[in-house]
Amino acid sequence: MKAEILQLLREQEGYVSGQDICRRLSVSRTAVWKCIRQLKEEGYRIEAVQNRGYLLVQSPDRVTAEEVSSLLKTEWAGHPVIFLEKTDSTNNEAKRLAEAGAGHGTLVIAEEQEAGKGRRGRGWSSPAGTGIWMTLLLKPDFSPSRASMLTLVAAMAVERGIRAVTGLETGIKWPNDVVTGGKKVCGILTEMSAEPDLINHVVIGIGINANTEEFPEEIGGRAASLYLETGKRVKRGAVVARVLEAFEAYYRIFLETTDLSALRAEYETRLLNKNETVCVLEPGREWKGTALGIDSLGRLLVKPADPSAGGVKTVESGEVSVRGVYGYV
Ligand code: BTX
Repeated sequence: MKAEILQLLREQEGYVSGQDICRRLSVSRTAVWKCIRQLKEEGYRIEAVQNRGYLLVQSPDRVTAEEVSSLLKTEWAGHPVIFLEKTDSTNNEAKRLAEAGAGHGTLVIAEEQEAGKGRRGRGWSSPAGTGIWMTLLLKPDFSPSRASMLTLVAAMAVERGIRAVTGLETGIKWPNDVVTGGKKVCGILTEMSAEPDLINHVVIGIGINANTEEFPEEIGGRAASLYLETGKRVKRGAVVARVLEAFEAYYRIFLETTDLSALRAEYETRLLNKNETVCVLEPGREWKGTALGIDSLGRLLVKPADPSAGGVKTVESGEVSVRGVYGYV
């Protein structure tokens, strides 16, 4: 109910009367009053004026279920929101919940991850209070071979969500890093549980450095935050909401063909590697070429620099890393 009250207060300009809230939510005045008191304790500044009602003056920068739910305008993404102060990894938690029956669209979000995961066993620095550490659970009915493309869909959603809230233009380093000023502001880790021809569930883990002021030394040179880039603090809940809305919109388009044919052109407008020289790191082999774009399955198209290597190659995201020749992008 706290989320619904917050939503009502946000939707309306000016004061909302207690009576109005009671009527719209079919609850008692005492119940409303209790919720308002709890919200105040959680850091919301709500003015109460006799005969006029309640006015939301300020919200704290929190990513609680109430805060995120009250900002969301989605049909299924983020319904419900499961908030944890601390967990090992929101991907792990989402997988546990999926096994226990949680449904498509469940969002797990934590203030802090004690064992945040990057790809291929790498770690993801996830301190409390500054970042967005969240995982969206999907239970799709398409073939498991299509799931890796969801990472690219998620990268597009993050780019759009960040732009909507902060105005910051970010780019995508194929397949899934969202980058600003040559540094990573977001990483995405998609994991799947599947049978040979059936997906049990997919979890899409998204880590966004939002209000981070400084990074551990070992990643500092390569990591950016929205705050460090714009000089302004963001309300993380707003970023979460806009990213999920964008994900839902892009996912709908993805489902029409279960590939990226309709999203490819837009993805490429954000693709920082496009027309750049990249170094493809395959297990046991390294080669250079020019990245031309992606194909409709989300694979990177690379024209080898060595003319004897033949024509354009398709590079799959699972097997290789791509590095810029002069730096990380
Ligand atoms: P990745 O393997 O592409 O990137 C991991 C690498 O990025 C690390 O080895 C380190 O060099 C660097 N790094 C670590 N922490 C950060 C950070 N906060 N900002 C920038 N660079 C960093 C990318 O993997 C996938 C990351 C997904 C994270 C989300 S958070 C929610 C969900 N839960 C979970 O455990 N992981 C995902």
